Amino acid sequence: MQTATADIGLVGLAVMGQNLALNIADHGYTIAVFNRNADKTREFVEHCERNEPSRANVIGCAEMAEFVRTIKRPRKIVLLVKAGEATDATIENLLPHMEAGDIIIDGGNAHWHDTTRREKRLSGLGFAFIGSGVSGGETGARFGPSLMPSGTFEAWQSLEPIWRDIAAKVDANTGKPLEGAAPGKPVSGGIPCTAYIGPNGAGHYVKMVHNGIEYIDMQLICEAYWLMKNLLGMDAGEIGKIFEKWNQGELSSFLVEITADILQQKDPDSDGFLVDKVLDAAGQKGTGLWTAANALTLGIPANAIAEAVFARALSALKDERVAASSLLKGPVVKLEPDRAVLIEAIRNALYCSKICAYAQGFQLMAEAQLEYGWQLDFGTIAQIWQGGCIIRAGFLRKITEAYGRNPGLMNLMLDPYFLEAINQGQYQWRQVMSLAVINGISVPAFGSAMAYYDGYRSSTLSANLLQAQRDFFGAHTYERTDKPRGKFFHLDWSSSERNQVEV
Ligand code: NBP
Repeated sequence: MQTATADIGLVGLAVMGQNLALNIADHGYTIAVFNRNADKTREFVEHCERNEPSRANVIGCAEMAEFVRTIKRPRKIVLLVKAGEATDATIENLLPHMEAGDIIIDGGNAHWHDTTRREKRLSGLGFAFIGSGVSGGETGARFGPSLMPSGTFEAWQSLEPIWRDIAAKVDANTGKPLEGAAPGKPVSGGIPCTAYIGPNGAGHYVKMVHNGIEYIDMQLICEAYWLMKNLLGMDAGEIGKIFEKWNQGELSSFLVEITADILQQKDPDSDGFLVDKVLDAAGQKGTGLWTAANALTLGIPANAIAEAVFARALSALKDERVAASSLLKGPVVKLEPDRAVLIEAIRNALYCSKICAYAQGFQLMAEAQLEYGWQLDFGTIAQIWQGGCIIRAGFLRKITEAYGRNPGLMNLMLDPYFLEAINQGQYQWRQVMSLAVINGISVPAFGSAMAYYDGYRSSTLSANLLQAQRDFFGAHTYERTDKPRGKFFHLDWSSSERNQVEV
């Protein structure tokens, strides 16, 4: 019989599970691994024996009971299976073999509602449950992801040493990710990109918002590319070089870096650049949609994040767009711009829009913590996104600094650094928007971010008329600007007297 020698166990040996298991093994922990289809476990162990320096730390188990027995108590068992039913099925299969105090850690992309439900059920049975957002794809999982765990604090304390070891690390002085990890040689030192987020589903919630921000970050970059292509007639390689330059400044980020690389990639099949041959119909897996839907539920104007989801949906209507393109007319681009000036204006438009998008993500989390009873530390959240994850960027350090200056910051745009950045960039942002509209170029995320900015900075909006309309047809009442807030009035719109009453 297998004795309990493993420090931790992991179920689910697809891309993420294999890489996270190797990351854990590289940090000197013995890890038991299990997969529903036992062939995958065998193949993974064979791969480790042939290729991996940390092979001695990986124990493959063909049976679930044997797998659980192999792990030291209190057991820590990481799930990296397909989110949804597979996660529930795996938990049910594990439970008969587990003992009180054991901890299940779900690293999949669970909906945070599911995490809250699972945590409640398992804690009622005497087990602990941690939902941990994992960001960074397979490379992150292998060499350092950003990890967003939540559950009981006691369970977190038990997991913390491993999670801090395997997380991405950033330089304490610069906030830049520490690179250079290789199989068997993890980076040492630096600040780990993980921290306790809060109880129940808080970690997966924060991961969800991260993904929503990822959607808008990507969309904004695509729009900047699209403007350079269509307003300036630049080819992909030239635009790639611009992104390379931008990556040296305040836009420095993983997404800008890979964009520069992607745009300069030549087509392996024919002449020209690969990106020009990639079909313009975007897919999505749902976390952006979850973020937008939650923003609608909470009544938070995360319109740019939602716009990024809609932009993918619009792109996916490829056949319809092709048919419409010969019927629905628009202007012909007519421009003789100063190229350098317009490129700089597009950079400013991108930066200002990005600030608005992040402001929306943080505003959403601020509302969520009130609604769901969490206490989120926004400076720390921005810090654990500085390394490992897809939205990692120098910009996030500015957000950590902003919340350091003012933990109760109402909106990121009100922090002096971001306020100044938008003040400086907004004239050019508006010029770019005007050119896009006049020339018929679709830049929905830039426009949506600007609508948010202009709406948020307006002490008065057109909603006075809207409230009157609502009162007219639905007697929904209105407040008056010349009376204290909380006093509601109704006008009898249908009568000839049109009397107003306080209700
Ligand atoms: P997948 O999401 O493709 O899931 C495949 C794994 O789930 C396999 O191990 C499979 O076992 C297992 N599984 C399935 Br499917 N149904 C099962 C069931 N009913 N019972 C037990 N196991 C079941 O793998 P992935 O792309 O590695 O992602 C793993 C998790 O990490 C997902 O939740 C994903 O959303 C999340 N995530 C992924 C990324 C990424 O970049 N891919 C990033 C961050 C988070 P089998 O081999 O027996 O079919």
